Amino acid sequence: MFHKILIANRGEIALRIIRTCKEMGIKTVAVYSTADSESLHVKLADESVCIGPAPSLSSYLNINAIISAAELTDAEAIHPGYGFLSENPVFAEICEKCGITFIGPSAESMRIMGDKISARQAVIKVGVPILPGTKEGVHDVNEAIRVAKEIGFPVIIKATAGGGGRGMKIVHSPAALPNAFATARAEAQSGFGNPEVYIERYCESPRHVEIQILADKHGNVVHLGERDCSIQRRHQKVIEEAPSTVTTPELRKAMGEAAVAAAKAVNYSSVGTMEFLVDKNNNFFFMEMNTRVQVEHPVTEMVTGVDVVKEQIRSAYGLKLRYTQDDIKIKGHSIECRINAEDSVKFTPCPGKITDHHTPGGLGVRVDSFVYTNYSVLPHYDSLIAKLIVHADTREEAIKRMARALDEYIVEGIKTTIPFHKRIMANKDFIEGNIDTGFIERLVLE
Ligand code: MV4
Repeated sequence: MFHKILIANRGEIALRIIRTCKEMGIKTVAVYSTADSESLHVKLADESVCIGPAPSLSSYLNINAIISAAELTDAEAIHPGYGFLSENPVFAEICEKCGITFIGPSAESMRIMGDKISARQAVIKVGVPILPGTKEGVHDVNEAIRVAKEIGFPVIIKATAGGGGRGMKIVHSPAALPNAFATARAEAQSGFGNPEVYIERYCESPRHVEIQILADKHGNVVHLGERDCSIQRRHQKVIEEAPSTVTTPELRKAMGEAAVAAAKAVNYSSVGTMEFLVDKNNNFFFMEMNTRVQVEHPVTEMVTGVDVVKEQIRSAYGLKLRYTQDDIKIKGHSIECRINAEDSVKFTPCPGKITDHHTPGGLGVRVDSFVYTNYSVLPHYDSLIAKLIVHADTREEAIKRMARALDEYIVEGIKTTIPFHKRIMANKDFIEGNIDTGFIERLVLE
């Protein structure tokens, strides 16, 4: 196994990775910006290296500084976490050229899945269902109108280089197309450096259901069931759970098999997630693949007992998967609430000093965080300060456990989204499992 891993990230995910490394007997190197010198990931790692000033471009996205830190400390591998450099194929290539293992998929798999058109083309070949849409980029407005009429309105315009919902345009009529098409291309250019867009049928009020997969470098792939991430606000997930209230064992098997086939289609190794939309009739459609460990991976760990980060490190080292599909059993129900340093009504960031802090505990409660009393939440980075995760035998009990844990949680000095989560746990539609991607918008309007 690796002797030493450098973690090219910060915050709760850096701690999450350090914890698994410790359990595996692997030494850890933290990297940090000057603003993060008091951060827990720096204190908990065996070694640490300052890689630059606070702005991410100068530190957590600074490839030269990170590679130098790995060379200086003799780290054999780099774990990128999520965000920052985690889905950057150029970074993966540079690591490999320097003789450092990138803990993630190959640059090639990342490139195919990073381009939404090539991802669609790759998965269609192996029979994975997708929404009707264009097989190539759409380059002029007349072509856009022609294909949209063929697909049928409403349609959605998406950036080929996009993802995560940014820069999408929903179009209800041919008259609205020219404007939406031009705006989508301009936004794709400014947001992703590539103006190319494609067009798909728009699916109304879907569920966002994703399948976690594990893949080794020997062609073996298993899935760990689904997560329902329908509770989102402006494409930021707020609450995730496993299993989904819409999945039957049959649907899970079909989606799981589709996810495994899609992974095999791009020779995928490492952990990853296939994102699907599920419509009102329980039809599912592949949307995109996330080629990294995700924020919400703990709910899958809670219901399967599999340490996703441990399997990711083992896979990167070249070990064979130690699970077959039959070994994977879904037990009970898990919910995660993302606790952000934000105003819980306006959702504006709220950095500042935490003057008092107490985390909940007890049976079936997990807190993945990095903050403590007197820690100052920084304005330079995203506002996630903690993930509160519960596990229980049933969904009903998991909701009650989450409500109880939220009541115990004390964060003084800054505003957080804890009050918003308390509202959701008491919401009738949430309790009954009547959720889709429009849930929060309806709740905020109430
Ligand atoms: C869609 C869709 C409906 N129809 N595609 C958002 C995240 C990205 N991975 C894909 N997303 C969507 N793609 C088709 N063809 C709905 C979403 C979607 C969404 C759209 C508008 C507002 C909120 C949303 C939340 C989740 C998913």
